[in-house]
Amino acid sequence: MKGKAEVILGMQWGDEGKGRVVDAIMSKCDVVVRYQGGANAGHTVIVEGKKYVFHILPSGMLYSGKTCVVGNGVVIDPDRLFEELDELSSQGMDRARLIVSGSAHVVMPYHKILDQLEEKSRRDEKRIGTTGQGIGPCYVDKFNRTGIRVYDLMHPETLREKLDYILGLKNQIITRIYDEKPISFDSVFERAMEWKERLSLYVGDSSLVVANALEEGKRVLFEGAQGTMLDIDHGTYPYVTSSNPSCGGVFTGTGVGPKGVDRIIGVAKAYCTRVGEGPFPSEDFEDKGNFLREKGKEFGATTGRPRRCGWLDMVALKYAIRVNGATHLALTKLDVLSGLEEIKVCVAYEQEGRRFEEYPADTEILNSVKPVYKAFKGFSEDTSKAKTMEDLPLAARDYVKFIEEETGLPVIILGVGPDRRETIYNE
Ligand code: 2SA
Ligand code: GDP
Ligand code: MG
Repeated sequence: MKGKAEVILGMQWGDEGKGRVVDAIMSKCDVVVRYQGGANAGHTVIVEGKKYVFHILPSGMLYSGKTCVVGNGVVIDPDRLFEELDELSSQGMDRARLIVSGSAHVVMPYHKILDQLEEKSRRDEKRIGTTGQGIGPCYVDKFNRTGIRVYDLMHPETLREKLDYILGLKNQIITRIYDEKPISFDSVFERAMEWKERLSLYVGDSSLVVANALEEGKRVLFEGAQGTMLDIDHGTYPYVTSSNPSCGGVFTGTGVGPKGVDRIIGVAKAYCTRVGEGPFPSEDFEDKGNFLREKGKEFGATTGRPRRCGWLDMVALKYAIRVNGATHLALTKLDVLSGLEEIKVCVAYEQEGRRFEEYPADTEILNSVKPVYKAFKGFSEDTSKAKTMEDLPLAARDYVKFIEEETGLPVIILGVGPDRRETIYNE
């Protein structure tokens, strides 16, 4: 294998700025691959003031001549995929080559309906706060072996049989449990045939495409969606998404082994946010949380929901580094901290006199821990014009240095504003 690969993934609860970090590195890569999640993701890239938000497509789509792959681990809502493609094409940005794995599962209309019905039926304290994009129900069908894959759309007669059986089951749930109207077979099948037409232009074997690229000496970038703390296995279960955003998902979600991976870049915000329900020990419910939300424009890139905000959680960050085997860090939104007199970092958790420096694997404990903070001097200067670490105010540099020392990893990319040009490369 002559080529090399790197992984970019979220260290927190998603929205760390993965899109902009992928964009920052993409010019040096040839292939970019999404490996999990679906239209629940919202990855923002801003180039000279113009904003692009990617949901299913990889964020590398803005570069011409690159190969963009949607791997088998992604769940695809074809309508949303086509919307994204049309949007890019209307802006003249459709110059990358796209391959969609035939083994990826399709988010069917009943998945979205069930996602919303299930969420509505959960009692308040049990609500997950999903994005309503049908993600959970689609992955459930995948693991239950009742899913529809992109390849199935290419074989109408087999699809007809499968859909007949599956829709029968779903309609029983929709009518008997939720007392809603059944979904008509014809409407779903016709929609699937429309999808087939357009998807057939892109369908391929993502595993083979990536393996060949590596064999040819190309550089491959794997782009994670959501974040480690939302991982179905390693996150704050059950308040998680239904896939593996963490590094293991790269290999199952693309059909490529770890041999070529030489860098695993964990993306973290200089503070923390979370959207949806679930434990968040360093959340700030007062004015500092509001300050971060307003200044950081912390609203969902897919749903527009306000994000919960708080301080950087070092316990969770170190845990995410361990789970992923991260080798480097990218730190975003440092500029948002400017204007705070004091910056806090959660360095441990405490519960009834017991101190936790390691993230408690039993997430039940997380619900009642209190954060232990270390305070740092704030800064007031505008950092958005900084091009090197030396251009940053001393307090900001000290903050980054602390993160590097505590984690033992170098911060190689630093976001000092949302735009592509507001990036410090520190390698
Ligand atoms: P789902 O829809 O089943 O994946 O929801 C389960 C949990 O996962 C969270 N989740 C996310 N958290 C942060 N960002 C996400 N993407 C969008 C964005 C979110 C948005 O980029 O802003 O627009 O609201 C994302 N996707 C899923 C979700 O909040 C649930 O806690
Ligand atoms: P992703 O899902 O990890 O790609 O992140 P999102 O796009 O959902 O959310 C990150 C938000 O922060 C977007 O609105 C970005 O434009 C913005 N952003 C990313 N990096 C920076 C940064 O360094 N500074 C500021 N101010 N905004 C940033
Ligand atoms: Mg996002």
